Amino acid sequence: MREITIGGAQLGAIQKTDSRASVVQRMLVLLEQARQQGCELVVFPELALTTFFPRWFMPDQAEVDTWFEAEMPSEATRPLFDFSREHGIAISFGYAELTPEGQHFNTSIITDRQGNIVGKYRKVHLPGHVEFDTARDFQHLEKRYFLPGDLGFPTWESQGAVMGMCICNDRRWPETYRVMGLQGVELITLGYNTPSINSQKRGEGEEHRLFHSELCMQAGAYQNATWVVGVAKAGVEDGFPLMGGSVIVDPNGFVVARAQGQGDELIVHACDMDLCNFGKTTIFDFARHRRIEHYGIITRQTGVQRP
Ligand code: CDT
Repeated sequence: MREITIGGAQLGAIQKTDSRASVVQRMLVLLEQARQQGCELVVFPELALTTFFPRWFMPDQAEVDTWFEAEMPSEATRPLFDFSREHGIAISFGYAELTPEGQHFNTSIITDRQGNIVGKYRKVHLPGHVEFDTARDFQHLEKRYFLPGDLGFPTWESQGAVMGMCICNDRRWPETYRVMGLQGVELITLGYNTPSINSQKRGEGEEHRLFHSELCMQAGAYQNATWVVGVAKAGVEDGFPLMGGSVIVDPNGFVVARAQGQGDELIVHACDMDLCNFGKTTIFDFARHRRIEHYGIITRQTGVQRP
């Protein structure tokens, strides 16, 4: 048995005016709950430190940059790393990263149980658009504010397990899971900010969106025999609703923990990494069963070409 007790630390709404320091205080409250419940790893959402700012059109790059972190840890986030070190709890969270070269990424980091950053991932599948779109009920400007991630889908050995990360929209793409599956991933952590309604399709509401979210994570977990921990930023941010639905999914694709509300909420499960072994050595033993001679089109071609 290789058990890691994992906390999914869902965050409720963060308003535009909320400071980083106030969000970090909320994260520390969740970390303390996680400590009391024996967690060894706590996963927070995408862009955990701020409101989901890509819903706002900002022509001024100086204003855009105020949502980004030029260093990690920073003065504001150091208490999280101190907590990690003091209590032996690894943490993972997403933030907007501004590199020394001036590049902007939607990034996630994971630490070991001593608060050292051991993994970094930059979001590959950026949804949305670049310019203000009058046809939408609200904006989703990730393609304007971020570059596509340049690190691929790396994995790391940590806490005796192979871990990887992805971010929000990445969870909808089977390639995300398979690229990590091919590296033997046993735990994928991911955070998301998913609007409860579709800005381009009135009538597509929260139930529909929660279904798609779980469908993807359950399929990714099962088809790659890996744990998946998906954590939402939820609630109504400055009038715009984000769905909750944080889940921990086991390597058979079953949801073993699920958040009930749309506020700050911790879900916990003792995740045995050895539960991955059966799937990885039988139906999803990639070395024996994959037929890569038929998969070339996946990397040769991006869009659809009809016969
Ligand atoms: N943050 C993020 O990636 N959200 C997307 C919304 C898609 S609609 C433009 C998601 O896939 O949940």
